[in-house]
Amino acid sequence: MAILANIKEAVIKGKTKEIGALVQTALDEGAEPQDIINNYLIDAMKEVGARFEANKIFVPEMMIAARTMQNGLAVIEPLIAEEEFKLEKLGTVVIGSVLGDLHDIGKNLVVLMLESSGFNAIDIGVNVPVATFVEKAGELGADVVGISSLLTTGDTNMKATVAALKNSDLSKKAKIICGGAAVIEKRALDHWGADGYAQEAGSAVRVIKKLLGID
Ligand code: B1M
Repeated sequence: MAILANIKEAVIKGKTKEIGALVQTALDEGAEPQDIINNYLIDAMKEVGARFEANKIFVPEMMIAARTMQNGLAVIEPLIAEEEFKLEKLGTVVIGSVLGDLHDIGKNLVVLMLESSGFNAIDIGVNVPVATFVEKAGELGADVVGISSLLTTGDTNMKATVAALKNSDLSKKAKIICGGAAVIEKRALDHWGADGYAQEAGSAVRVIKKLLGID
């Protein structure tokens, strides 16, 4: 389907206004929502990352590409959310990006994947202070707390957040999962004491189910 390649290109080029119509046309032509997300929107951001690393584009272009991807996702989200109604809630996952980290595209995808898999996923935003993780997780009755990190400089705050959650009353109930491109599994599990680690959105759902003893 030619339109799918146009979707990828539109994200890379930062066509914030055109992306919605392109995604809608692809859906109208029968494209699968998950296929658009996994193989075109995410793929486009990988390309954007590669161009950024190669100094071919800079922060402003990267931000516009990110906004374009979000606009594309916004068209798909209601469709996935509809599916949610057919599923029994499997548990409450409270998730945010660690203190100092403003990246949210990956976290939003994890939320989307969790919601579409039947979880009550509550997004508490980006740059979330350690105390807010503890407060919100308690207030919202979290079964699982998810902490996302895209910056290696976020390690200290990841460690502090896991420690604060472990030292709170929540530790009796809530499991902690760390994830995101900057997180190293061994560090998360062995050094910080998280209960789970996931590298990407798909495995986040699988790991959370395992933590909660759901098949
Ligand atoms: Co920034 N950035 N960025 N950035 N950015 C990265 C992450 C970077 C790798 C680019 C690079 O240098 N190659 C680099 C980090 C290097 C490092 O620490 N190792 C970087 C940097 C340095 C920065 C700034 C410091 C740049 C600057 O200002 N000089 C700055 C920091 C701002 C801050 O957070 N305080 C910055 C800013 C930005 C923008 C604002 C411009 C924008 C973010 C917009 C937004 O999120 N709303 C941005 C972007 C877009 C990127 C790249 C290009 C793309 C990230 C992305 O959205 N990927 C990224 C380079 C790259 O990834 N190649 C880069 C697509 C997304 C679907 O993937 O986020 O990895 P990802 O999410 C995956 C998994 O990680 C996982 O699931 C998702 C889907 O599979 N996952 C979880 C995520 N959270 C999870 C939680 C889980 C489980 C899995 O459980 C709880």
